[in-house]
Amino acid sequence: MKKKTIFFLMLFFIAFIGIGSEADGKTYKVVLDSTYAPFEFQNTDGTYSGIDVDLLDEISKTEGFTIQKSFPGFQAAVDQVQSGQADAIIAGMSITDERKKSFTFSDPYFDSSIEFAVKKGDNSTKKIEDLKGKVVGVKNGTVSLDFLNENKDKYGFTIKIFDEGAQMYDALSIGQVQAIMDDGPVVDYAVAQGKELATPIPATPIGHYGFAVKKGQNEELVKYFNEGLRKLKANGGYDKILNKYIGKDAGYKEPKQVDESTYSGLLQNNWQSLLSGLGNTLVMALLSFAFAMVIGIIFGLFSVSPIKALRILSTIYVDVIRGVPLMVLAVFIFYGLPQFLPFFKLNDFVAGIFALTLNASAYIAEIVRGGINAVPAGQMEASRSLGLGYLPTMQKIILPQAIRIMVPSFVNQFVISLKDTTIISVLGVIELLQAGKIIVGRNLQIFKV
Ligand code: ASN
Repeated sequence: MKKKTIFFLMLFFIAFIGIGSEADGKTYKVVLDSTYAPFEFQNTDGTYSGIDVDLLDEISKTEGFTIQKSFPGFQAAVDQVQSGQADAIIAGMSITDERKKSFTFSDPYFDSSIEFAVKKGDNSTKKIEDLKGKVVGVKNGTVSLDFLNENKDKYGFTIKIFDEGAQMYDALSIGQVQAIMDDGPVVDYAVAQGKELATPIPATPIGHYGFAVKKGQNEELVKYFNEGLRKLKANGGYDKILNKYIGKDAGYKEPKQVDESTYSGLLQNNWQSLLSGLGNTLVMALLSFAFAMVIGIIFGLFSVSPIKALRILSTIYVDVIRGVPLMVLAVFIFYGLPQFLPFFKLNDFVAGIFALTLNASAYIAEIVRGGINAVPAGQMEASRSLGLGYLPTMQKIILPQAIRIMVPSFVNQFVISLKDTTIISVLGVIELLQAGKIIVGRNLQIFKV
């Protein structure tokens, strides 16, 4: 009966991986930046708006394909396309010669620039030379970062790199960095929305934005995009989208029903996002823990088995998995493995569960080993000398005592697994931490969130 249960759980686990790796037919997965207004940003009701979002929606409608959008942040989006986790990227992404080596870009859809911003009221920076000795924040993987790297020695500033725009703007607002560099339209939009920023240094033009796919893959999507863009430009739809966010009389204001600077306002506006983040956190923790129990118990029993090969196998498993930091394991499974084993393409959520499962299983194996070893050896010897076999002794004498010893450690491990789900936010899964970060990206209420 127990064997059967384990067998079915394993089957379920394998099926679960299968679901994650299934190609979804004519639906394309498109990745975007996370907090990057006016190109993509989350509204207070949890929906996303922005120029990229609207363009994509309109074009997919006219060209008749379906899209599944996800908003992992710029560098994560680039990585997802390059590792085959996503089919295309639209993220206010500049078309550069360097990027053309690994991406196929659409026709340009927007002209952009890069620009420094400082905190409003900071009068110490008027020109780029004034950045000497200061720290400038920038987002990883961006054209702004390239610009800063080329100029840091000349102007004597240091660079602090952020994964996400929201963190970078937070850092500026609390004075961790004295300036930031981001795309001109993004900074200007933030100023127009009333953020406490100033732009004393003139912007530098950087050319055009494009929609992109990994070179040699999903190339048809670029054609669809170009065709849709052409139609949108011809029928005025393109201008309408731009005007909605950045036109002279655009004044697109995020629908802000409630003041988010109080706890009640914050909860009222965000309880759905937070609840859905909490849901993801709990599902990841519970599922991964259930799978980890199965695998961990198997390896734990191996580690006390009389068969040497099983003991060695268990030692290797535990040492290898325990030796790899969970974040590295998660990134490796999600981004690394598909490059090596193309069929092993898990979605972020499943990859997260997989990483959590492996990690927790190694610790559970050790808990099981410790629990069994804590039962005095005399018990086994007495039982065997009374003529009971190894397995019945384990089942009837050793395990009932060992399990009692293990229970507190299992509870402990579950608490650890629950908290470790935060690490999975690096894959772009919107669990509780990521949900909070997105809210902060909008309202800057870091302490309260
Ligand atoms: N504009 C940036 C770049 O092209 C991308 C971004 O920040 N979303 O490098």
